[in-house]
Amino acid sequence: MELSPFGKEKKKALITGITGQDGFYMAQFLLSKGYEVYGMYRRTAMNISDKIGSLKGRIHLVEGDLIDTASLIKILKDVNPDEVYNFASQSFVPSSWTQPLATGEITGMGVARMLEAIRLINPKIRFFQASSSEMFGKVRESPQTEKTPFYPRSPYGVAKVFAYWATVNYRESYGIHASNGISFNHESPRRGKEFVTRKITETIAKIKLGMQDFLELGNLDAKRDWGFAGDYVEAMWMILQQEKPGDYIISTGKNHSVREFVEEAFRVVNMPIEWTGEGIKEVGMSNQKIVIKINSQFYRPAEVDVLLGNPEKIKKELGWEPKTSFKELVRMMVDSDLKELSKG
Ligand code: GDR
Repeated sequence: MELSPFGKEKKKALITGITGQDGFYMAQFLLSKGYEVYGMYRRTAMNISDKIGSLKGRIHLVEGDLIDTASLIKILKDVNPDEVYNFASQSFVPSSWTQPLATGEITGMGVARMLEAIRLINPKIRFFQASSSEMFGKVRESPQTEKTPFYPRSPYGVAKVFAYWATVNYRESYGIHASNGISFNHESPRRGKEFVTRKITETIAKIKLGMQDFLELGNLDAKRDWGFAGDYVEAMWMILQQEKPGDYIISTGKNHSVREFVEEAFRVVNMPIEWTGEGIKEVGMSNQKIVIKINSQFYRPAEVDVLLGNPEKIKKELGWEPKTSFKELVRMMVDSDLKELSKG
């Protein structure tokens, strides 16, 4: 048995979705805590080596898929982890309208498969489900708390509600230490480029470097409670360290519109924005040039207009608070994209 630097037996954690943003930050965090980390990836995932970056050689990669229960059973048997963090998901909301059933299979049913595998192999394994603020959708109250009823607005949100209740149900039915972290949007330089924050920061870096002329967006007035992914993984870990499992909102308690994110990101590169026109004809100008246009292709069939999480419970019970402000987050992402693209 391997020992941690502190001489204790190393705890083992399995992270599904290791090639995604949260998989990366969680692996880094757990390594710093002396864990032995196993990352599950799908055989068809692209550029695994690029995506795990500096984790290469520091974690174990295991092949598995949330749609294949047999693969989950095998991994749990082989690895016998103390903790499982479930980040694997079809996580891009717009794709859930073009692939609603696949989204249900992976994002919803996949969680039931993992819980069932835990029940069969070792019900002492602690389980963290990456639940989402998208479950609140057309919000019933503001800010949202652990008691706010769900009203999902996309096939993705619907699948996440199933996964949330499967997690609660396995806890109540079998006494499994299974918890939900209901994370609001969390971003970083490792955020996928299809999500609005990274799309904005990468395109602005390109505009600044003369590689692109303008940025095309959909609904500028949607509001999100944006935090830093690096802060959020610590909250997720803290949830699994408690004696009793539970469900927690992970958020900053402040929200901003997509428009404000754009304005702040352009401010970082000294290109203040002025808006003219309305609706689909609205444009953002900087130094008399059009740098932002609206493209209806980026509107959604049903929108989640405003999300705002109340993180009081996690603050009170676990002492967790986000460390990174909205402005710091925007700057971190723009600076990182500028640096990356300047390398050529
Ligand atoms: P979201 O994240 O759907 O909230 O889910 P996303 O960044 O995709 O959208 C946020 C808001 O921005 C508006 N928007 C655009 N979005 C994208 N992607 N591209 C655009 O061009 C654009 N223009 C405006 C959207 O309409 C939306 O209102 C994220 C995901 O990570 C989920 O997996 C996770 O569960 C939740 O956050 C919490």
